Amino acid sequence: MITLTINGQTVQAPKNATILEAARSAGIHIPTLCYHSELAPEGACRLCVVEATGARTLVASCVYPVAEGMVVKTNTDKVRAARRMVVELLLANHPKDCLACQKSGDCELQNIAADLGLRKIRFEGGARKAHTIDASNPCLVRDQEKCILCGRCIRVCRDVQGMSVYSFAERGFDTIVSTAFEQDLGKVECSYCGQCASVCPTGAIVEKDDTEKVWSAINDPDKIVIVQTAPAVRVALGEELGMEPGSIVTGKMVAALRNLGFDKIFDTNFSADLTIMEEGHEFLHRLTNGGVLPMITSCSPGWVNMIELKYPDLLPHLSSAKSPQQMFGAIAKTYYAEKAGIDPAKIVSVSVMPCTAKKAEAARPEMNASGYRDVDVVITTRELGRMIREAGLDFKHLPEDSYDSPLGTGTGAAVIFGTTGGVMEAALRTVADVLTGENLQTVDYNDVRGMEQTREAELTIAGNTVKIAVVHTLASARKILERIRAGEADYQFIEVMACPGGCIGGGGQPIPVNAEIRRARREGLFDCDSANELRKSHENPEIKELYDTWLGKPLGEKAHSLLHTHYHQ
Ligand code: HC1
Repeated sequence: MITLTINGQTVQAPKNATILEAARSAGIHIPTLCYHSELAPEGACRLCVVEATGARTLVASCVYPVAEGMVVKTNTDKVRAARRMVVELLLANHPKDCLACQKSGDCELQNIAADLGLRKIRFEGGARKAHTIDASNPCLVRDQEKCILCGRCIRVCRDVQGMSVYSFAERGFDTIVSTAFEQDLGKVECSYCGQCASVCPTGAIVEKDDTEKVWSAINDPDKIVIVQTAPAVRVALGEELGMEPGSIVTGKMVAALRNLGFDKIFDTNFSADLTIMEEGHEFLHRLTNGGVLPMITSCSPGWVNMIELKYPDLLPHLSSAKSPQQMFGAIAKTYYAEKAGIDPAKIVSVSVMPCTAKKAEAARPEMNASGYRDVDVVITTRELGRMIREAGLDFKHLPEDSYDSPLGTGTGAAVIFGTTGGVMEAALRTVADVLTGENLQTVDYNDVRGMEQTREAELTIAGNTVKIAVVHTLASARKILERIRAGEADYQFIEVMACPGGCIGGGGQPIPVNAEIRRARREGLFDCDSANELRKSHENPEIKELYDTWLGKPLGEKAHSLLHTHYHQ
């Protein structure tokens, strides 16, 4: 360990730590913009400069290493002046529409300007960069005038997601974050995962806001507006509304949705159980009939987009099962409409998702198995938070409410879909019972739990050895796909989720997100699982009734036409 002094305080830090890491570990705050705890530091914005012995000038603390006996000062006049200069220069070239900006309240630049007490921008009136807003992407909107060139979007897209949609282009004052050939974001090979929006410190990249569509459906007396809520929303929505990360707010969320005016409130967990029935049986069918293996899960739309774009030759490995969001939509406008005696043409099916890519998934032309758009509008956790705030609901004090039936019951297996490994674990719980013909006591598959980006295990189920892998982030997914292509991956079943940690870290989840916040959300989901009396998808009584009374058997004709899909080459 290294011993140094920061602002007169003795601090110990590992040998290769940066000054910023040492300061943060000691509770000393240094403001940052380009720095992000989960991305490689770049030292680009210079906001984190400090004075350090041994350095001739101010140094960027996010990249400058600690040294034995170093004396660091983070708030001298020189440091404060430099920091203010950085922010004033950024603001001089930044739109001043903060009051109307989608990111208002969550904008790191706005917060830093407030923290520094900036009251005047000395360089106002100089040259400004002019760009048009790019709304061509189905899930994301870019406003380059709000870009502060921190490069976080470049790093997350390249290093975490392996997609490299963005890079710096031009020079000096003309520098921009650009896509290939400066094309619109709707024209490039984007997975729509939204991780760029999640790390963007300003309003330069935000999710496409669809809340007005929801309000107008709710206020249309001719429409019946139903809503489904994804597994990972219930452990993150609270953060949007002032609660601790990982708070389980299922009941309050249902109460809020009812208060907003939705006619029926259902749970995507119901259709996650349905997905397990279909996907689990598809896996067993492939395993016993010489089908294409490894079979890979297909519920994460950012992942599906990526494999379609970059590895179309491997599409036969994808399960044909639709995602729970889309299964829900197809069942809602057929089975539910019939059961409730509602004209499906009057139903507006809304989903609340932690994911920006779900917007594009719902808009796929083939997602109309019900004869209508299966899902009409998708909003993210952040958008629902905005609707609740706009409606003035006192979220923390709302009494708990319950989902409606018959699409409102989900098992513990379904709720863990929201975290990496959860879909695999849920599938194993059902596959093991089907293979053995028993009601096995083994429910927790600890081998597939964890946060490593690629995990693998060999499991013995009913005398069969099944080799599985669990992968999250698209960069890690690409590595395993390369191994499959090279014939070096002898797995039978792989789960892939596009976002870090799975849907708990989805691109539409509350900001900020980091490893600690994801851990809290994940624990919330496992708490939901263990508190549920029903832990296995095939035990869901609403699912049993659906098959018994209407759908027939898993992979049957009706199930196939409503619940399975195909992919785009
Ligand atoms: Fe997900 Fe899924 S788990 S993809 O992460 O399979 O978005 O939460 O809703 O559809 O159930 C997201 C979450 C979600 C689907 C389910």
